[in-house]
Amino acid sequence: MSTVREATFELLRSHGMTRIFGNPGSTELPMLADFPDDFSYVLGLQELVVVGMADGFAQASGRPAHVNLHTAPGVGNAVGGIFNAQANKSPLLITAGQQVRAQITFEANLTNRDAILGPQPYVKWAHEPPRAQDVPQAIARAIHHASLPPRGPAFVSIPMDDWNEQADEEMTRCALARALSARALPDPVALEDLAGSLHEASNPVLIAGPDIDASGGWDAAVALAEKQRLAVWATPAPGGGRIGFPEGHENFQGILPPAIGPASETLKGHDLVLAVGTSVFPYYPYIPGSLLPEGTRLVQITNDPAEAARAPMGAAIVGDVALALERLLELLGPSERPAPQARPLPGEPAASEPISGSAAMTALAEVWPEDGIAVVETPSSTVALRNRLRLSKPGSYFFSSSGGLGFGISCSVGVALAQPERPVVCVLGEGSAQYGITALWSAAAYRVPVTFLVLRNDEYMILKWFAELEGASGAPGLDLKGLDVASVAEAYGVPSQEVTESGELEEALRSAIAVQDGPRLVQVPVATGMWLD
Ligand SMILES: Cc1ncc(C[n+]2csc(CCOP(=O)(O)OP(=O)(O)O)c2C)c(N)n1
Repeated sequence: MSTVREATFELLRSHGMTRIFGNPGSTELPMLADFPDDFSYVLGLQELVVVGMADGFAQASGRPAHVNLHTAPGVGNAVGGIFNAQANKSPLLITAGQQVRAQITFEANLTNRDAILGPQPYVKWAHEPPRAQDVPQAIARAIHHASLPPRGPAFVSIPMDDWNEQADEEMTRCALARALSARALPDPVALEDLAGSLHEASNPVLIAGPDIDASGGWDAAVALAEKQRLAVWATPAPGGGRIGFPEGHENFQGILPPAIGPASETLKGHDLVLAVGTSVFPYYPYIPGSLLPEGTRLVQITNDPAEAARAPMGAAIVGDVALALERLLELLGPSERPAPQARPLPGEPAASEPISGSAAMTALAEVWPEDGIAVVETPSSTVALRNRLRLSKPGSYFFSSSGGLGFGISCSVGVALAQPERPVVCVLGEGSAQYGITALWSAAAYRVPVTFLVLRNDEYMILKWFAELEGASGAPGLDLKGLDVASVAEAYGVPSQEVTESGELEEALRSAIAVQDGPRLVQVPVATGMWLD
């Protein structure tokens, strides 16, 4: 006979989920007691960063990750991270402690009242098992919900007295034996029709989204673009949590503008738009216009029925993105269309003091390591980073698809834990860094070798830019005088330095990236401005 705790750990083991990202409270201690030797616990000092670390780990490993939270206040703190994880389609099992069953009805202290409402609507499934014996089965179900497409977080609230109860042997045995597969090939007829349309189109274009990378469809996307001579744009940056196509490839044209009118303008001259592994489209801000140029057709391929349903225009094919691309490759021969023109290389950034965001990104590009991974939360320099790094390997870019800040530092820790062989560089605005700043402690405590690059412009630059765009002048709260992230990072145990000019920045980054046994932080003051080249 095993206890609910023993049965649950056996189940987690069978899914290869032996790492728990958490922040503990009294309601979680019965679960964590007698912690098995083959499990590890990654402590985050606040729940938003606990979820962010697990999100990075899940995305970079391609496997579900386990988050453990402290009853209602822990779940409350985590909600911003859960919102991000849902947008990132990150498969997370989220468990949270709860009062003992005998004290829930009269709401003793720390009762998570209406526990399943807390993380809604940002989870795929939320549950509090009716009996202690149902806990392992509920956790199994949450793992399956999280892992089935579209992937995302699933939540189980567990009363703290459940862990030492006897498990239901039959239910546990059956739960352990289950395996689910959900890589669904889209409708073969729809794919044949699409192949026919691609063959006949005079100037088709591919819009590459994050699920090309997440689904393992990278090579197929490249092969299809080459075979069919497709010009390729990345889906608009706000929703591009991962890059779906090598940005140094000669077919690659750039990032589609993130607003309706300008995106449609950019697509002029293309008779067929193939949007793969993306929502259509992650627009922000609102600049109205026609959704597509006159006479242009759009076909979306997505693993998410909701993403297909909510697209404002075009046809959609739902199924596994990689399988769809591979099937299109089989159906189509090489095209005789002229190959797309390669876009020009970016010029030297203008010299200034302090340096520009583009100059900082040029310095980073100079020292970029062969297998580097960029985790990005630097709003006014994201486009410059994309343009100058031109990342061209799969699994090399992570960004919060939801726009919620507090993602960068924690995600980079999770990514580096999942990919210990690859150097990880996390590029941050000094404002963005504050939302998840405590993850610096986890990076230092677990000696995770992330290089943090902080661009310090003493302001929320992108909000000033939006204020202009929205005609909203005179808003308060957009200046950040005296915010020294390097000093804060030192206090969390991360060796840090500030540099001022490009040569120094290159040198500091080169040596920080070479460090293997823990994080380093480099801060550089940058000029005010939106850095779009
Ligand atoms: C959780 C959360 N709170 C607030 C915002 C709004 N917001 C978007 S960008 C931004 C400023 C970021 O400042 P910084 O990181 O310094 O970058 P900069 O724009 O100066 O490059 C803010 C506050 C958000 N996206 N998410």
